[in-house]
Amino acid sequence: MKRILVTGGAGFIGANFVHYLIEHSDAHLTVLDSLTYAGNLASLQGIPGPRLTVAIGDITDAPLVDELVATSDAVVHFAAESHNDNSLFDPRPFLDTNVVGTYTLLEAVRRHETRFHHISTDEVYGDLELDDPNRFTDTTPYNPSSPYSATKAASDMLVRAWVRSFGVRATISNCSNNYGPYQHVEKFIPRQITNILAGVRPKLYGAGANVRDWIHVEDHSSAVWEILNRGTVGRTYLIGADGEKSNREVLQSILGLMGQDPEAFDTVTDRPGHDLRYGIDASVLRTELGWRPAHRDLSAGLGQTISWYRQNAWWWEGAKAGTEQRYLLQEAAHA
Ligand code: NAD
Ligand code: TDX
Repeated sequence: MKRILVTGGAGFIGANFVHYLIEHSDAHLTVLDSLTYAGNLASLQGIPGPRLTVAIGDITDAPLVDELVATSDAVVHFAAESHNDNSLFDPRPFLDTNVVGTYTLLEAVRRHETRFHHISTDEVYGDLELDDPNRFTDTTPYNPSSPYSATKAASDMLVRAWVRSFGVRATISNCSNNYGPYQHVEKFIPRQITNILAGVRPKLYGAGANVRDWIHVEDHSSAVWEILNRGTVGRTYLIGADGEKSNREVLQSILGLMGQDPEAFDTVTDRPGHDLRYGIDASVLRTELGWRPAHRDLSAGLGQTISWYRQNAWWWEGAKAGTEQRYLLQEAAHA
């Protein structure tokens, strides 16, 4: 695979994937990104010019998508509206990008017979009880809770239909919660780190008992690269690194690592419809493709992430005030 089109490559996971492939492949990468509030070209700084082309445009723009797919050997599709809280406030962009955008890409890869990898989320499976001994597998029924996860579930279904009906050579991966550098300050971990750095108390939704299954973004990248190269077309792979922790535990680790009192946070109104627990069984990926996560210690990974936000305030400071303003507006709308 010499030429790879990365949609959403200026976002958190897409940009990390681009950095990963620069180091671990000799592919030429083309990023297609419309630079929404979540896209930031600064996340691609330092990448050697000859290895990267950036196309600023929308994945719903069929002629543009067709032109870029025509000159690519594979497409890795990260572009999405990705934040649950925003989807509760204004769902429409989620339908346009996540559903119509994925459809637009599928039609182009169908025409050009291009290998396609679709990036999705564990949220399509709904949530688990805290004491459920089972975790999500590729046979767990879809049961999405939020407008965001419903549109991701819809996009997964489109990919499956295009594989079966039109023979598109696609794989899907459903990954758990990512953390690491270049994550937007609206998301839980960077929001709390940057709040503490700015002297503001972190905000925990409800009692903080909700559990997320954390994976370092670099491990997500290595898994996707394995699937793209060695995965079976038509299959769905679940990606996770056995990182289940309650939000309260994660927040208290962050406070501890940043030298703060572990009780120095505010509890705020809970997210409507808030999923209780996600948990991924990634044994297929481990046994079939031999994949292993490199980051197995969440506390060490959080420490590195805190250092990154400390050292790269230039990257996130510009988005912080507007993000917190949006949270205030959302809280008022839900009150
Ligand atoms: P992000 O919000 O940080 O980045 C999304 C990127 O897509 C941005 O650069 C944005 O500008 C771009 N984009 C949005 N709409 C577009 C459009 N219409 N046309 C072109 N570009 C557009 O998201 P992320 O956290 O990096 O997530 C990337 C993918 O991974 C998403 O598909 C998401 O569902 C999935 N995912 C995320 C997580 C997580 O923990 N963040 C976990 C599992 C799966
Ligand atoms: O300020 C906060 N306080 C808080 O307690 C925020 C922003 C979040 N939370 C809670 C809500 C969740 O239980 O933290 C948890 C994580 O929240 P998010 O970072 O918003 O992630 P989540 O809703 O779990 O979804 C993420 O993982 C799956 C990504 O945003 C999705 O794109 C991905 O599909």
